[in-house]
Amino acid sequence: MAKKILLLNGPNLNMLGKRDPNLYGDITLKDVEETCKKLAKQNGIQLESKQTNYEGELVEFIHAAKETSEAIIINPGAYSHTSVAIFDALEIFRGPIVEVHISNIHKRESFRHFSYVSQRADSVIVGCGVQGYELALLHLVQIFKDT
Ligand code: CA2
Repeated sequence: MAKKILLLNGPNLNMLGKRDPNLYGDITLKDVEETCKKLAKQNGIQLESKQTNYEGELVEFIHAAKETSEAIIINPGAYSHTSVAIFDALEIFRGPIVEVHISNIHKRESFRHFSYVSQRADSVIVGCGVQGYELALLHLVQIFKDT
């Protein structure tokens, strides 16, 4: 059975490629999801992608992943810096979690320097642009090969 990875994106990431290209680039979230799905398929992995602007919905997607997915790639957007609820939901999930930030959050405003999600994530990729999602996926592919 192919392993399954859930790719989760939080608030405002549906605007990728549509606004602020200097900060977040000009590639849309749909492009990112399609690229990651292709890359996953090439590596014998099934990738499911979801985006929501709502904190509670992110929590519910993470709960559901407990039954459906072996690993999570998550860009929680601004909730990274504020959400104990998302941290708690991720604590319940047993598999590897990779947190991705398109921008280098450490080079930005100080309120972005702390991430609740990083307190649970096994790996964190920041500042690599949207390529960070592919790097996260390849990292999980390697983890699956090694275990
Ligand atoms: O760098 C990242 O990936 C962030 O998670 C993006 C969040 C921000 O609040 C985090 O601090 C860092 C914001 C996502 C906003 O996405 C947009 C994309 C295009 C245009 C406007 C917003």
